[in-house]
Amino acid sequence: MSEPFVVYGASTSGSVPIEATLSLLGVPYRVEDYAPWEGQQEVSRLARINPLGQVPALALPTGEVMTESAAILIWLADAYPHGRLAPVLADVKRPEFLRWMTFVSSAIYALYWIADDPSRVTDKAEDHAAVKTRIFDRIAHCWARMGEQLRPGKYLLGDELSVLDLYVATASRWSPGRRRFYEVAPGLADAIGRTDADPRLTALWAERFPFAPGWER
Ligand SMILES: N[C@@H](CCC(=O)N[C@@H](CS)C(=O)NCC(=O)O)C(=O)O
Repeated sequence: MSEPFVVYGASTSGSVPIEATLSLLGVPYRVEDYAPWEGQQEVSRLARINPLGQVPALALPTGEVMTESAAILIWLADAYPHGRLAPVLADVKRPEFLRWMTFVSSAIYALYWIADDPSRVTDKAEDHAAVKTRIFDRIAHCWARMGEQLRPGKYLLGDELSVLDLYVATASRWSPGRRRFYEVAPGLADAIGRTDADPRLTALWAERFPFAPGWER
């Protein structure tokens, strides 16, 4: 492994938990920012990295490029076990870890493809606000189901911080926002608040997803 990791991402995006993971692991990396939501020029620029035109992506030191936030987070945690950022394969918590990592990715994160631009599914501009509202209700519903079924300790999977905490700490700040997340999944609030407040991540959050006034919405 000679070249450092390269994160293709954007502030406030799904690259932030990956940057947080690399930072906690103490692994050298650099970030190249792309903002595909800004238009075709950015999507085309990104296409050489991810033909789907999305961030995050991660170039590994081998040159291989990974996409898909959950896969990247799981792989990083597994590749650097000294960081203890995921239950190992033989751990009884491993199935639960995989379940919720995939749930955040597929049941929640995937919906932003529509929420960010409802014209992708309907040309009727007058319907766009309702589409967003329904999607945000669905996301709140998913957080609620997760909240009912997880039994956190200090962190979501017990007493050790995992990449699931970093993933949820980021995704729960997207619409409908953290305030609603706390309302629907109150049992997850302490673990995620602890993740927000981790002193090892203060600089990372400040730079990449600042807790600006009103951030909870
Ligand atoms: N399934 C992907 C979703 C990635 C995703 O939706 N990324 C957003 C930014 S947070 C994006 O690139 N949006 C632009 C688009 O989808 O056109 C993952 O988990 O990494």
